[in-house]
Amino acid sequence: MTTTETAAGVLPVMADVPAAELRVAVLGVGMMGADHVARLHSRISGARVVAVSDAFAEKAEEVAATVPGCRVVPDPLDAIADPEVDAVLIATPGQFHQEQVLACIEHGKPVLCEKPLTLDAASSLAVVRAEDEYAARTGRRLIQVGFMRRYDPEYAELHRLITSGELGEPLVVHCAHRNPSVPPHFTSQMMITDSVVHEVDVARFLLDEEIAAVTVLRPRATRHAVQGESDPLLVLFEMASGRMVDVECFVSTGIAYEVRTEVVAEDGIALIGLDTGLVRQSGGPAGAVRSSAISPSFKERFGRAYDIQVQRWVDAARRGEIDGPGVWDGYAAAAVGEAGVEALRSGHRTEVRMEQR
Ligand code: ISE
Repeated sequence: MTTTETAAGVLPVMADVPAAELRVAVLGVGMMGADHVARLHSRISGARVVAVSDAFAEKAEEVAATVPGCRVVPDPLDAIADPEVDAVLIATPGQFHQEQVLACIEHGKPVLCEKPLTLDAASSLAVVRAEDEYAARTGRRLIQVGFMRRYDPEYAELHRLITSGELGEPLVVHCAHRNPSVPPHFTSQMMITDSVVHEVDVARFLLDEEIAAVTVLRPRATRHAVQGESDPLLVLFEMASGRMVDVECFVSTGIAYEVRTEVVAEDGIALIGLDTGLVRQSGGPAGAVRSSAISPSFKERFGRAYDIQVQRWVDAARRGEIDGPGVWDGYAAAAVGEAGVEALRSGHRTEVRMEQR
């Protein structure tokens, strides 16, 4: 580990990352964390999972046993401080992210942090400030935030098309975010903070500007909605320049996982997310049909995006860089999420309160 001397004393800068392989600790091995361990072990080059940590010891043991040489480190802060860990993937529940990300900065370790960066805008801003201070001292950024859609080949192509100017000026973006079902604890507020948060990042990524205000409407609820909750929701983002993005978020469709984005621009329209794959034709008593399968969940729909995201994070960490959304994007998502929750509660258009970059 390298250190620098500052007024605050001797502080660590980024760990000396070995040219050979990045030794990764995965914190939190629930659904997403376990998926990342499997991905790092079988599909990602240049990295090795050397430690896992989870509040459920049995789960940690079970996942560690899938990777030769992987240890269980019960306390996540010990895993972060471990000199044999070069980088950290955080997939713990959101309430632990702030402490863990700040500890990674303190130890100079690169991080891939699943969303949310932290639970609210004020704590995300504190992380922005801490990483800024680290960057001013070392010239390096450490934290990448897991907004994986930016790595999805379709979103990447749409982004290239918009930035090429071929479509002309984008005016309106229509988004649909549909889940087949959600667990019984999933509230309308979580539809904003857990689901629509991806459209927040997509809107900022595609249009390259901040969201200025949010309005949330509650259409008639499906009878399949979680008891007492509004589902679907219609969410409207007003971008800083006056462009608008609408999102239909419907998390109990009973069908499959669908994420669609359509950009309406001055000189053309572009649509992604049809998820068609193989199209099959068959006959039957009701007549001939043309059909194709739809991804059952986000793990399949965005599987490739997750792989590309983690590979690019590993490659960048080995170069001492990040390659994707960072702390500012995490902070913006938290600030828009707060405005969205307020708009849901009040039924009124709510302005996003954010610091200037
Ligand atoms: C989940 O947490 C995700 O991040 C998925 O991408 C999203 O589609 C889903 O609605 C969320 O619950």
